[in-house]
Amino acid sequence: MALSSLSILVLIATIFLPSIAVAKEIVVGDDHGWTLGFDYSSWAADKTFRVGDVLVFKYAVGEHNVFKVNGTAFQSCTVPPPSEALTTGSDRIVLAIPGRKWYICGVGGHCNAGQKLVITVQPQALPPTLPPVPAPSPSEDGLGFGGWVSKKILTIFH
Ligand SMILES: [Cu+2]
Repeated sequence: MALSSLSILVLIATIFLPSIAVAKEIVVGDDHGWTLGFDYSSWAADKTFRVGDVLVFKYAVGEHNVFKVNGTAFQSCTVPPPSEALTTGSDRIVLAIPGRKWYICGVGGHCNAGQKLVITVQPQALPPTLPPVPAPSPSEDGLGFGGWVSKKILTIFH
């Protein structure tokens, strides 16, 4: 038996998985990474963050770091103790709980200079349950729009 049930499963998964909302990896600042002189509020404005997604902060080690803070510390740029810093230069944070999340850089005056990110994490998306988009319904005479137009033209020039 060449086609094992495993290959059938893989086939089914290949067909159906892309349509299910999967957790994604989001590089903060995209190609800019985690840096100074970048507007993270504009960057985050058009993005959706969901439970299960992973935030990745990319920067040169030693130049920046990442602290997860609360809203108050975010506003005032109050840097927590150094022991709480993420410093790998490629820090991955799994978004586990819905709600507002705040991140700042604790190096020098970077937070005050704008190196801070606030996002709102949405609950995990449910698999899509919407029915497929119905085909356009034909007009009452069954000719469809094109048929209707040619019929009208015929009527005009008749
Ligand atoms: Cu920094």
